[in-house]
Formats: sequence, C-alpha cells, structure tokens
Amino acid sequence: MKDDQADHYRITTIEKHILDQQRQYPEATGILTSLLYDIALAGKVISSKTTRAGLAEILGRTEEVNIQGEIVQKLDQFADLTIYRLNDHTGRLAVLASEENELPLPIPEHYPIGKYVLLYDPLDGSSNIDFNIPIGTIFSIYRRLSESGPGTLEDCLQPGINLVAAGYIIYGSSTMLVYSTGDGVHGFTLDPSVGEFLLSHHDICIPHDPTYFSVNLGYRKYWSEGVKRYTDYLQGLDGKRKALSLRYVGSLVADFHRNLLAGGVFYYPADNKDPGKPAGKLRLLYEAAPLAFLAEQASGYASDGAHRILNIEPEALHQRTPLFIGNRDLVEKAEEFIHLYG
Ligand code: AHM
Ligand code: MG
Repeated sequence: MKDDQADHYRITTIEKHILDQQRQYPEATGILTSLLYDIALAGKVISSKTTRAGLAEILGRTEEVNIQGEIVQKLDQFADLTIYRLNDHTGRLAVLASEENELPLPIPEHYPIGKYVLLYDPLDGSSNIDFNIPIGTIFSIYRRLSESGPGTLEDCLQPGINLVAAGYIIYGSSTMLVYSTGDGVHGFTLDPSVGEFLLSHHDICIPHDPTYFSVNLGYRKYWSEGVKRYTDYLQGLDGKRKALSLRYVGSLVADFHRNLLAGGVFYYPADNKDPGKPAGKLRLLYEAAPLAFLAEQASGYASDGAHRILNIEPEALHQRTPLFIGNRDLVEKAEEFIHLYG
C-alpha cells in the first residue's frame, strides 16, 4: 500500500493513543494506561445506557437522597456502580471516591491494592436526564500518598496540582472522551458501529478569541457586586469589549466542552441565595479540579475568584467552591473584578 493510502486508513483508537503516550515515558509500568482504558470502557457501558434511558425504563427518580441532599436518579446509581465495579478488582487502585457517596470507597478485601486513587462524578448534570440534555462523567487520577495498605481519606484529599490524569466523557449527540495526562488535551469520539473511541480532536487548545460566556443568569440578584460588574463586562455593557454570546446548558461537562472548543468562560460564582450554605455549588474534587487541569492543559485557567483552583488544598471530600474557568484572560478578569468590588 502506498504511504498516502496508508494515511487515509490510519485510525487512532484510544488504546493506541494511550499506549503511544506511555511510550514517551520509559519508566512507565503501564498501570495508568490500563486504568485509563478501564475508564474508557466504563464510559462505553454508561453511554449505551444513557442513550437508551427511556427504553430501558431506567429513567426517573429513586426515593434516595445522596450526600449532597439531592434526589438520586437511577442512571446515577448505574453509572456510579459501573465505574466502581470495573475498577475495584484490577489491582491498580488504592481507593476510590465518588460524588454520590459520603465516604471513600475502599477496595474489597479479597482484591489487590494498587498505587492510584480514582475520584469521579459518575453522571454530572443528572437533573437534566429527564429532558434529554447532555450529561457527563468526570474523573481524576492521583497517586496515593500513603505507603501501603488500603487507601485513605488523605489519599483522596489532594490538590489539583497533584493530578496525574483527568478527563470527562460527554454523553451528547455523540459520546466523547476528553482526557489529559499532563501532555495536552485529546478528544475521542465513540464510533458506535465499532464500539471504540477514535481520536477526533488532537491537542485541543482553547481558541484565543472567545465566543461564549456561560452562567446561570437567573441568579444575578444573589451575586456580589464584583460578579455583577464582571458579567456586565462580558456582555459589553460597560463599553470595554464586544459582547460575548450567552450559552448555558446547566450541565457542567456540556458547558465546559463547548467553551473548550469554541473559547469562552463558564462560571458558577458564590452567591447569597442560601446564606447558611458554603460558597459555590460545584465540588472542588469531583468537578472543579479535574476540569481546571484540562483547562490549563489547553492553555486556559481556572480560579475560585481569588485563587488558582489547582492550588487549593481540599479539606473535605465534598467541599464546594466557586468556579471561573475558560480562557485565561477572561478568568483573570473575573479575579480582577472580584478583587476590586468583592
Ligand atoms: P450535579 O453534580 O448534581 O449534577 O450538579 C452539578 C450541575 C452542573 O453540571 C451544572 O453546572 C450546575 O449543577 C447547574 O446548576 P444550576 O441549575 O444551579 O444552574
Ligand atoms: Mg456533579
């Protein structure tokens, strides 16, 4: 076969891509490679269910309320268990933690203990399931800190700068897996006819010229002066820039994914809607840190309005944080407004 013909038929599966990346590190043992592949497999299984949710009669709510105080949906439970069960016996993990569970999830006693820690939000944006709106799985991988034995809570409470890999799977008009091991951000689209993720977006970089801003504008009256003025700035109301277009799905993975590809900023600021509650809605470990890792790998930035998300030392598994994420200059502008006006 001629070279140009061969190129035409060159398809990069996610397995090949992960292996190629591993080859750049001669000291790599292949464990991380296998772990990423296990997550891709979980993504395929969850994808097959999410696209058949109504048909499988899995759509709808259970009676349970999770640790975040929200009604757990059946598809959440399915995704949560799928990820756990595909990873509890492989010997690659020391401990797992999921947004759906109050405590870290230990490796069952009869299985070997490994050196990595997997944190995940099994189905983010799950309140959108009933409306056929994209949802996603977010994952983070850290090295364990403890020396041996079962992984601990401390192994889970690591700042984002310690991330070894992170990514998400978006269940939308197609299913995509986007991940980084600290060497750029790469996107794969699931080809349902062959059941494999194929490289579709190599080395994603957030476009320099942003298109969108994404925020729940309905909560404007609960925001601080700084956040209100920042929003005016993004809308061009203060005459300092052209207006950005507003897009808000209400499904973090979908909002982040669009802005990653088109340029823009997503934010979920602190608000005074419920003064008794901690600032911010999104979870540092399950949502903010992994997406911050991807944003920075794609030359963007993420902040809580005052600090780099990746530098925040978590104190609790389900800690919440305000989040500003996207093009670096837009996120830095948010920090500037909040610093000036609060
Ligand atoms: P979830 O993890 O319970 O699904 O909640 C997180 C979701 C995000 O996907 C989304 O960005 C946000 O909640 C939307 O919140 P709101 O409806 O307040 O705008
Ligand atoms: Mg979530």
